[in-house]
Amino acid sequence: MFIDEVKICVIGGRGGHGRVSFRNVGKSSYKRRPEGGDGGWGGDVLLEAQPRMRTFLNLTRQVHWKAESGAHGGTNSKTGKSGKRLIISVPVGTVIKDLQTQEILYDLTTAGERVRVAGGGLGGRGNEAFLSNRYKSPRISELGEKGDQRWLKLELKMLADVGLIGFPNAGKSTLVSKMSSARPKVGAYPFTTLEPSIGMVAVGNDDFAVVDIPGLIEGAHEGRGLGDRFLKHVERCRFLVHLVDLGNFEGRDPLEDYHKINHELQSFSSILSEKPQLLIGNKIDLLPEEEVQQQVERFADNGIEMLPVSAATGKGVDELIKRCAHHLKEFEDELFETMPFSEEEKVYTFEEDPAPWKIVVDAEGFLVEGPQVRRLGMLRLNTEDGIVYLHDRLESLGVFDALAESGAQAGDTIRIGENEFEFSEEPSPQL
Ligand SMILES: Nc1nc2c(ncn2[C@@H]2O[C@H](COP(=O)(O)OP(=O)(O)OP(=O)(O)O)[C@@H](O)[C@H]2O)c(=O)[nH]1
Ligand SMILES: [Mg+2]
Repeated sequence: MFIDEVKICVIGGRGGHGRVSFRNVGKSSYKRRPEGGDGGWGGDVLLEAQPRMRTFLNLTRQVHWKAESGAHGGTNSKTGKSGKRLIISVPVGTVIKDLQTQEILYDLTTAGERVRVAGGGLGGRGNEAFLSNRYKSPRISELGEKGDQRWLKLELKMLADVGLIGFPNAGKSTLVSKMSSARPKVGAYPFTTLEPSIGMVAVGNDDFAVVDIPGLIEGAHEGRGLGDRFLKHVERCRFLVHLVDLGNFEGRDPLEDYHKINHELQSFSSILSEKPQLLIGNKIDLLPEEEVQQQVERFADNGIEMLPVSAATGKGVDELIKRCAHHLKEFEDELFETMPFSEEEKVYTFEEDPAPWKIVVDAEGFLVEGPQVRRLGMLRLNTEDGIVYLHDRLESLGVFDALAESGAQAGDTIRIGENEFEFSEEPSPQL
């Protein structure tokens, strides 16, 4: 089975809660020092591009992927352990989209490249962090923040394994339809195929992708017949199956054709000239056995191995598939050993709103959000101290005034993070 698209939900780990704890100072039990530790951070969720992976099969067994939560803060100023991050392996060539907006968030193109798709929540601060002149024995702490939750659509931009190249009419499309379940258009005339198309070939439990490329012509490397575009495509294949037409009796010579196409590859780029190739002599059903043998020998005399097949009858196609699978394994190991691993961890972040905080009015009431109020959304409101602290902070940021200006009335619901409270119009203390 070939899966080129999958939907997943990624969830960062929740931060650990901050702790409220006190220690007696000296002998007297009147003096107490806050000593509650902070919670640990929640783990992030990352996607990592793995060169050995070809499909999203490993992602189909579950939909929700959640990183570990942070541990709660301890007594004696102990910070909780951070949650482990969750690294999800995906194939190189994975395009990450926002499921709802379909917006492309990131494109994983290099092996080893990682991208953070959901951040873990902040650890809540313990009461030690709130010690100040105003709060000498604070019963104030924060809950761990929830991690980001995000629905993603992953798409595999196919980097085909095997690219089929050759002159127009050599039988590439016919061969693809013999090798795979793909059914590209076949025509008894050149330039039947106008766009590259992909077929998946199943070999036992493995599969590989073969791409049917429109026919190349002389001057392709300079853009003749859109050749440069197609050659760019060929550059991304792991190896090439080169087709020559043995059944062409219109004065064409297969050996010459072979050199001409290779000349185009060489003129285009060193990537292409170094790409491993397997040569196929196609349409052997059109000539007698001895002539096929003669052609094989002629190529062999020039130091070129040629595998005779008939895309039409299927003769030699199984052998071809076997060879492709074998070479891919061989090249894969090589690729894996030599492929430079990206050390750099790229972190995708959504565009941050420049406002330190702002008020959003929605159907449920008033939402206050932004980096400056982020931690207020984590504040535990189960103590008098906590409520006073929240009030002080909102007051000094000017949030109450702004709420009133946005039309908030007494009794309206105000949300900050996971906290909810009612707006009250009691006048703020004036100095
Ligand atoms: N007799 C015979 N005809 C073949 C064989 N393979 C392909 N053909 C015929 O050759 C013609 C061209 O085949 P295509 O598969 O369209 O060739 P192509 O290389 O994809 O051509 P372009 O898309 O134009 O580059 C068609 O008429 C096919 O039926 C074969 O093995 N034997
Ligand atoms: Mg074709």
